[in-house]
Amino acid sequence: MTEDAVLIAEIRSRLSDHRYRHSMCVAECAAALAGRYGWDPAAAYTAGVVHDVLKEQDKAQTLALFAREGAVLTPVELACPKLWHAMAGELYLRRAFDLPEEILLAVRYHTTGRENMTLPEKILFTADFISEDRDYPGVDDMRRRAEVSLESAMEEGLRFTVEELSAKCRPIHPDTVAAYNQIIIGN
Ligand code: DGI
Ligand code: FE
Ligand code: FE
Repeated sequence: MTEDAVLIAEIRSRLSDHRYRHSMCVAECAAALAGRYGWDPAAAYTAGVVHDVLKEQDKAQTLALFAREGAVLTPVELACPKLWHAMAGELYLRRAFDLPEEILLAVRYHTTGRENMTLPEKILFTADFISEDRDYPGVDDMRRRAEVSLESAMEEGLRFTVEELSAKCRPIHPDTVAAYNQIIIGN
């Protein structure tokens, strides 16, 4: 298992001050949620550190990574560059470091969510919305919801994402839709 110090040095070298700070805040928040909801806080912290590792990599390099890894993107994925850092992040981290599968998958699904999310996936997804650095209208409501249940916060987060994307005529990834539908149906 790769040590946090190595992973922190990795993101420090790849991310702007702003994004680095965001990642460290997500790490702290994920560890706190893990303590509350029953995942290993140390693993949650690590997941937060690395979740946006390729967020600032340029598009050409990210597409080259997909090609190298044999990852074939769907038309929707090709049309949504904001999703690439999560997909590519997983592939990159899997190759470069020794990290448990549950962390790699939490990174993979941190932007879209998906159907049947694991506890680690729910924790990272939620921490990314409510970390200390986040400051958007409604963030306090999201933080309160996360104290009630991860599902309550995720429902609001997914509802907000679907609303925003459709208002901007952006494609919605099937995993986002699946996560939204499952949480709305409530099972
Ligand atoms: O990387 P962060 O900024 O910390 O947060 P994130 O990984 O959740 O990325 C948020 C962005 O991803 C936001 O601009 C909305 C976008 N996004 C999330 N789900 C979808 C999506 N964009 C498209 N086109 N389709 C989706 O399903
Ligand atoms: Fe992200
Ligand atoms: Fe993030």
